[in-house]
Amino acid sequence: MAGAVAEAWFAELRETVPWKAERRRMYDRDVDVPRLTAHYRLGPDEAPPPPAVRAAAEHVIAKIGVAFNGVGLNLYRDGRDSVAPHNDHLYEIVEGYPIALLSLGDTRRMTIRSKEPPRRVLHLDLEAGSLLMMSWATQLHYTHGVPKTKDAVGERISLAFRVKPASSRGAKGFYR
Ligand SMILES: O=C(O)CCC(=O)C(=O)O
Repeated sequence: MAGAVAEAWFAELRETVPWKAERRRMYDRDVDVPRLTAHYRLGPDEAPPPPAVRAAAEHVIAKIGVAFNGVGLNLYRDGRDSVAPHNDHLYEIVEGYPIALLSLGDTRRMTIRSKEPPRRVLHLDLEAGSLLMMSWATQLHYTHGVPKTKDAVGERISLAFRVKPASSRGAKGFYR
């Protein structure tokens, strides 16, 4: 994807998406989710998402050939924002369909780890405009996360495209 397009989508999403600061219950206390988030359903019967979300969805759907019907957005404000190692909840994705992660803004490193021996760790620098596809089965065998960093990094937005079952409307993940 052209760098100028990735930059334009980043700028538009940064400004127009109603970013939410969430709190989640972890064990016996409420903690801040260390990033801002937003979610949209995609599809003809849904309220139209901001134009940049729709344009990004069209791009990803055409590229991968999967009719993604949901997208979760993450805004990492700086190196203190992160997502802890997790796998996507299997009740939130239809079996067999991949998940596609589109990155915009500053590069952040993703760590992918196997859950069982042999232990394998993969570090991926997710650059603006990059598209990372994870298979459904990946969620069974690997975790993925974006750790905090002390490097001077600016803002990053990721769009996680998923094929969601009809019943998962409103369901939320519990990872941080
Ligand atoms: O920001 C990313 O690239 C990862 C996001 C993620 O893991 C998720 O939304 O489940």
